[in-house]
Amino acid sequence: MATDILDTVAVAPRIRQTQLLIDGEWRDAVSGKTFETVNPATEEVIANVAEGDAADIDLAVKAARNAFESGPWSKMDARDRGQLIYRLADLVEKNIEELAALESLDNGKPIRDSLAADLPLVIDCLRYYAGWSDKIEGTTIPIRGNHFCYTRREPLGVAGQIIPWNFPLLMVAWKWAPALTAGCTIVMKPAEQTPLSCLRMAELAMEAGIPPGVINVIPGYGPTAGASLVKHPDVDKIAFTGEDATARIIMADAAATLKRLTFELGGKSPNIVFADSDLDAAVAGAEFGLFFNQGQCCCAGSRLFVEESVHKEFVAKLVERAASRKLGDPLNPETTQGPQVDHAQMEKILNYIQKGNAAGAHCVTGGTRFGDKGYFVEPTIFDYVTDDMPIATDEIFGPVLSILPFKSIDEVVNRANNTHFGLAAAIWTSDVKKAHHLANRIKAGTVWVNCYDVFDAAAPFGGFKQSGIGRELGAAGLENYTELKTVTMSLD
Ligand code: TXE
Repeated sequence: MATDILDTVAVAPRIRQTQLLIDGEWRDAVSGKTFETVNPATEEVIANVAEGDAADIDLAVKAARNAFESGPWSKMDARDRGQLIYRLADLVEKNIEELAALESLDNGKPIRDSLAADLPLVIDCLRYYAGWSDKIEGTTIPIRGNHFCYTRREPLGVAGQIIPWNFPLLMVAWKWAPALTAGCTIVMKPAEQTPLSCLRMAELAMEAGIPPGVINVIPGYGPTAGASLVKHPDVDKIAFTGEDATARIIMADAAATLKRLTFELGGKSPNIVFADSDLDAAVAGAEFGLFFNQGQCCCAGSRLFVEESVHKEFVAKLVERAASRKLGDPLNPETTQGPQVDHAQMEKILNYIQKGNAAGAHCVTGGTRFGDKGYFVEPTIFDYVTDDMPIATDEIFGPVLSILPFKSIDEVVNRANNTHFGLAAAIWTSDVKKAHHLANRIKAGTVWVNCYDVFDAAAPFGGFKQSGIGRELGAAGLENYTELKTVTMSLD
């Protein structure tokens, strides 16, 4: 499927939807305002999209509340709810080429990645959770006395969902699928940089038969639409993926209504290569772990620890691979690296490259903007980075890799853990004991051994420390959308 299209697609898709979705209807914003969404490869405007703010959020929350309390969603048999989610997955699959092209157009990611990674993961996530819908069970509990005690897992209510731009459609799937399965209704605010694929997916959700008001989509900006959603008294929960600084604002804004919060935030993930690893596999894993998606991954392996005895050989191989990446039009199937999502992100990255140079790290490849049109940054590698340099401590969120040589296991564990982040880590070694030893000691929500970025809808994902609160995916991801109720009945 994915390879067929790689030979043919290079055509920008038609933009079908640019309005807000509230209660099953497509509408302009109450204010009548719109904002531009831009093609990051050409810097040209793709479309003007309705810009929601507090008034639209209020209408959307009312629709979601109504659909939750009295609409068919809450009364539907769980298995029937699951069928509608399966139907949405089928429609996404049917429209995979259009959705992948839309994603590449609005975000800048290479079409080969949208087709081979983003879209298949979206479909898988929907199907995985659809299968859960009639399996959300409680327990019976043997308490003292002549009582019958049991628990029910009930849907939490109206979920506010705020997502970023790095995996626009995949973030929709990670947020919608468990919420719908649990029986919640949704108000989603997609990122202002990438609203288009979410709106198209919402159209498909209507086509699948998901009732009006169950999914509402309000594109707009963070401090207006996003903050209104967080502060709204009739929203039960906020699920957010984005920057840790934004999560702090959301936490403060949510305090007045004590909303449930789940956060999936940033990282500075250590990727640790031992001399006893399959070096070529580790080189490929280091390249993929950082440069995939233009480095715009929360779990990017941006601190590459390499054991000193293989350091020189490793760096030479890695530089060769990085330098051979093909930058260009994301809709060209040959392209392996697209532009950064917007001008601000490109500037942020170039600024960090300057900081790396100023701090005395060795830039061994890249280091500049690529071309003068579009937000492209060359794949960049700094060697001999030390732990205190800004390029080793801060999330850059771009194609900039820091290499840090190390000598011993204890040393590398301590240095890997010396960060306020804790999202992911990887270990490359052929020694199983060493792998388990490190997997236990590294403080991160996900540890990959001899692989990187292996995602599955069934495997929980989320952060230790300031990389997040709660987990997405798997059974753990469902719990975020339920309340646990205990019922105790006297049998006397
Ligand atoms: O993130 P924001 P930005 C990191 C990455 C990147 C940096 C900035 O380091 O360089 O964050 O990116 C909405 N109330 N990540 O500015 O602002 C916003 O509209 C409610 C890591 O894009 O966190 C968007 O929908 N919502 C990350 C969403 O939050 C608000 C992915 C994310 O935007 C809001 C993206 C507010 N006050 C960036 N302010 C990851 N973990 O994968 C903004 N938003």
